[in-house]
Amino acid sequence: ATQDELKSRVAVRALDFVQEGMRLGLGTGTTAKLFVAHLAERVRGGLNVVGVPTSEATRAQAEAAGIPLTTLDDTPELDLVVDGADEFDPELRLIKGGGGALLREKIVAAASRRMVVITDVSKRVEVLGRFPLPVEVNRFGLGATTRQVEAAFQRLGLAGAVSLRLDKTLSDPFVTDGGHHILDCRLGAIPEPERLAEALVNIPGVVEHGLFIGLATTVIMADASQTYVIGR
Ligand code: DER
Repeated sequence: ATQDELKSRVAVRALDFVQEGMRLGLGTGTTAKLFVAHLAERVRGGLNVVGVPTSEATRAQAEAAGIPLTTLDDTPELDLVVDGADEFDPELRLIKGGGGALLREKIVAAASRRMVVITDVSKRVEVLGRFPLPVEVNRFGLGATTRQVEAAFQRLGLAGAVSLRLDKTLSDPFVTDGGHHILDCRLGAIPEPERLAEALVNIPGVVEHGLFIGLATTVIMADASQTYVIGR
């Protein structure tokens, strides 16, 4: 099975969690993009839902596809968010942010009663950290904040090669929807993600990080032969 077939399979399976009248968070990334496309087909078929996009890219896709949109200001409580992940562990802790949308994704996930993650077996790990951890930082004082982040890794006994994410032209730093930069931190393994999450959010200049702990309620994962639903 190709990657696209796996992604499409989990995207369609996630529709089983969508009910009439739901207030939805719409995720970001290549897998979430397929979910939004399949959701739009159901909307065209008469399904009534409203969506809060987790990125400008998802907003543009959802608008063009005719999914009614709202904002967290107007709709502060969501029933369900469907989103991708770069990595997940047996306790459904995630690393997200590969697509650069982690700030709005985490805000939307925290506002949602349930978070269904659509992913595939290649992202399953026993210990988080194989995927470089994205850390979203304010552009002001970027160098100082980077030093603080590296010091936090050292204090926690973590290896930590930090690199500033560049945009597609590879000449300028990537800028998020929120106007911030992203540090990609190659840690290898994060045995105590809660401790690292706590350390990172206490660094002035760190806006958010890609550790999603206690947010995912369900992971839908596919391999070549079947689709698994993990969690409730
Ligand atoms: O950037 C993100 O958080 C994306 O959701 C990412 O985690 C998954 O993107 P993918 O579906 O393209 O692998």
